[in-house]
Amino acid sequence: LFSSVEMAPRDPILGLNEQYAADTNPQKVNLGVGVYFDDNGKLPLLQCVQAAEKAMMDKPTPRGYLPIDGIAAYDNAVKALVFGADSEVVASGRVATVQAVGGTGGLKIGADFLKRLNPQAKVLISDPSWENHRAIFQNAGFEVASYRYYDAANRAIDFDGMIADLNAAAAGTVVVLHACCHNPTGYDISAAQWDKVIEVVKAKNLVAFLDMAYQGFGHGIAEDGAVIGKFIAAGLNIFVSTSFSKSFSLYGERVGALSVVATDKEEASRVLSQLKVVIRTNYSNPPTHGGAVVAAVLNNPELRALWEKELGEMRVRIKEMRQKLVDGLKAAGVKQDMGFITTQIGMFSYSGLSKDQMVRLRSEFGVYGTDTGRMCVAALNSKNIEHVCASIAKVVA
Ligand code: PLP
Ligand code: TYF
Repeated sequence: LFSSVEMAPRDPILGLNEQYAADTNPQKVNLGVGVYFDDNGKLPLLQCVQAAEKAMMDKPTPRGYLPIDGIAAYDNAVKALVFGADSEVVASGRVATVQAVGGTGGLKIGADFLKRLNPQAKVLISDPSWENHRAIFQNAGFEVASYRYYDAANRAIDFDGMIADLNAAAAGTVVVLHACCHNPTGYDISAAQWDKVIEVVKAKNLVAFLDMAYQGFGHGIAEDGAVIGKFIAAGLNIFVSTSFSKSFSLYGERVGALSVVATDKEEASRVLSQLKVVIRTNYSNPPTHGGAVVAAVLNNPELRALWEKELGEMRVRIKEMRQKLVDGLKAAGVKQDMGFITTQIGMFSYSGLSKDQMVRLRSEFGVYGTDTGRMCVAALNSKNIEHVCASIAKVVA
């Protein structure tokens, strides 16, 4: 039965984790996968999560099946977070939100629904993008191409190229956009540039699919979420996937969501019914724990304030590490100006290092980033930064 099964390529990012785990270098540093670690190099378990879990333990509940679209209090909390507590779209009932198995699950539900809705559509992702964007939409049956985004020569965004590519797309094309903290480059477009993107999406009848995997890691929860409001103000029907993996440090609980903004309440209820078909035929209904924790935090003013404080601390620490990286590289003798690292935002830095240099970083110094030169600055800390700076200085010399 399986004699003709070919070996599938491993995920380039998750594969690095295995290589890192097997490395015996005592100074090894994992800047590969996008995970936030605290200054002690530990994966945080947020206080707000612990408090919510303690309350749940004190009053244990049985674990029946959840509704297909998940915990209602969770879906409502996601709506308030993504669109604003007083937003017209939520109040009028024209948003369909479903709990999803991580942000990945949100993307997958959206992709499957879009394929049923418009099987001929093409999908555009940024060049470069999170590799799973391509894989998810291809596996849903779409042809996936890319729009220009990163300008390596100038260490900037090729915004003219991006707009030209969106302008050239056929009506109905699904455009996957990183709502904030672009993965992998760390370069976000400005508010004014978002306005231009929205203008083209509207004029060309494109379908915007906003991937919000890092809300709160850029400039703040509301600041990072503002882009969603711009699409709403333009009167567009949009898709938004949400991930709490990073913002709640709940990676393994797989907590996410998909929200679809319809034209009115009646349309939203038909959309919701179709999202439920997709979910039912994939995994029936979502798991309970992660969604219950996030709902408990978001719906309790005290815990919510604690979450915002803890998320703010993660955001600030990453920014400090960016500055320490720039300073440390200079002190280690790197001649070129690395100041661009502090203009990048979110968990990643596209370092501009070549594949050969990234391979040397790994094999000679135990410093793991992706072959594309991406480094997770959220994994730097006061103990490993010196080694990272010294190692980079040696490979760029
Ligand atoms: N989208 C982007 C851009 C990501 O970087 C990630 C990272 O994990 C995801 C989606 C998926 O998030 P999750 O782990 O919640 O599935
Ligand atoms: O880009 C990253 O590192 C994160 C984590 O298949 C990740 O988004 C990477 C690969 C993958 C799933 C999650």
